[in-house]
Amino acid sequence: MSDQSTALSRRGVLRAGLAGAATAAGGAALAQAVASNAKPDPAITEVQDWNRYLGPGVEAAPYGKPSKYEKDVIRRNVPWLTAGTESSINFTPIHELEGIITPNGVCFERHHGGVAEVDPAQHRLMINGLVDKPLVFTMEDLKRFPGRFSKPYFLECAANGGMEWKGAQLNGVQFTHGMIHNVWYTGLPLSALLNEAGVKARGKWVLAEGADSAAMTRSIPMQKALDDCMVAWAMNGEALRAEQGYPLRLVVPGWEGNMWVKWLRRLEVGDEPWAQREETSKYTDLLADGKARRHTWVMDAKSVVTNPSPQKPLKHKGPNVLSGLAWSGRGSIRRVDVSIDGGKNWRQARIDGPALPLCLTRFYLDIDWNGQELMVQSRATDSTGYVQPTKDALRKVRGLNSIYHNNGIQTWLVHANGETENVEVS
Ligand SMILES: Nc1nc2c(c(=O)[nH]1)N[C@H]1C(S)=C(S)[C@@H](COP(=O)(O)O)O[C@H]1N2
Ligand SMILES: [Mo]
Repeated sequence: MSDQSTALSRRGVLRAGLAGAATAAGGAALAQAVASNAKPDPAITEVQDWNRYLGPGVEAAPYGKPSKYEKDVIRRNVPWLTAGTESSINFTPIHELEGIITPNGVCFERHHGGVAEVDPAQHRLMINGLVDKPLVFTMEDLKRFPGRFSKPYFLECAANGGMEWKGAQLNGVQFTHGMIHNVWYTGLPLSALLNEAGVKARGKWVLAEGADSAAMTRSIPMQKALDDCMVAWAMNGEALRAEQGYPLRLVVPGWEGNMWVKWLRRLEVGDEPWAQREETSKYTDLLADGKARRHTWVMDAKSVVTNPSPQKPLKHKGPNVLSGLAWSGRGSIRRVDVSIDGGKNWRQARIDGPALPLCLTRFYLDIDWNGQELMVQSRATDSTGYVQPTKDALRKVRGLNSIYHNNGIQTWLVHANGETENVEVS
């Protein structure tokens, strides 16, 4: 499944010798000019099968799939990462995607007890604890509840990039940054349901619980619950996929993926956090002095160049479009800068479309590549003015024990032949 992931690359690369790379156009063309005496191109002169024969009829694919030529656009896992596949993770092929919406079939999956196959007719959402009126909703109750709306949000696992804390390791942006997806959700504001139940004055926390075999639970502060959390049943226009929590999941915009409880069956209101497994031994960061950071919910601003990257080398000299993604859990992306010389010089990237808050943002940099080695980096700035740090700057503050919340600047080394490698500048 993941040949690239097992190829280790622990190279440190010096900054020297890259000045002036990829500046001259070099006269390379954008398309082939047609000469009158050129050899005939069979792609033009031969009648192809698809042009000659009838294709399959409309009954062939009641639910459509991507073209067979796109068979490499798939989620991949890293087998050595976890003991089994039920408590495991696979990664979004972000190097193969365009724009900002992640198609449902390739949204990365993270589950602690496998995919629950929940019958929606048997599914209930209970609200209990410090409320005036404990409530139970069926899926039908939720779908007729006033206040439904739709909105796109990114979900990033706090462990995205966790394997890269001590140094460059996985050769593929899918593996270094693919614990992320960006989906257009439909559902209800969590506040509407909590208000219906009536939160008591002492109710300052909400425990969200899943119906899967892991019965995953997380404490969420009431302020966030009432601010922008959603109870969602649809993604990108259709019902949630089983992998993403069908029939109901919690959406906790901008905050770490672990809190977005899937197969959501219960919300308990309490007066203090519960100290569940996922907020004590996991999803906390052990610092060098033995203390641990906890309640590190927000995903800080981050960006990465997805093309080129180890799975998508540069193939042509001359004009090339570098492309990537940026996001922030604290607001929208204000700007992205790209360096092709390992962080010495920066150019402002072109932002594609609206930079929505708490949502993936696509950027491009048009370059002329003359075949010199490049060290490609991107650096996001969000609407709060926060600037994405270098990996060294992060390690200075957080030490080497961390797994979670690695938002350091990624470096790709593009060799003269276009092959691209995961490295760090030193
Ligand atoms: N019930 C339940 N919810 C869960 C999980 C789980 O194992 N069980 N995994 C969490 C983690 S760690 C993450 S990162 C996200 C992943 O969401 P996804 O599978 O849609 O990518 O779901 C969260 N919600
Ligand atoms: Mo996660």
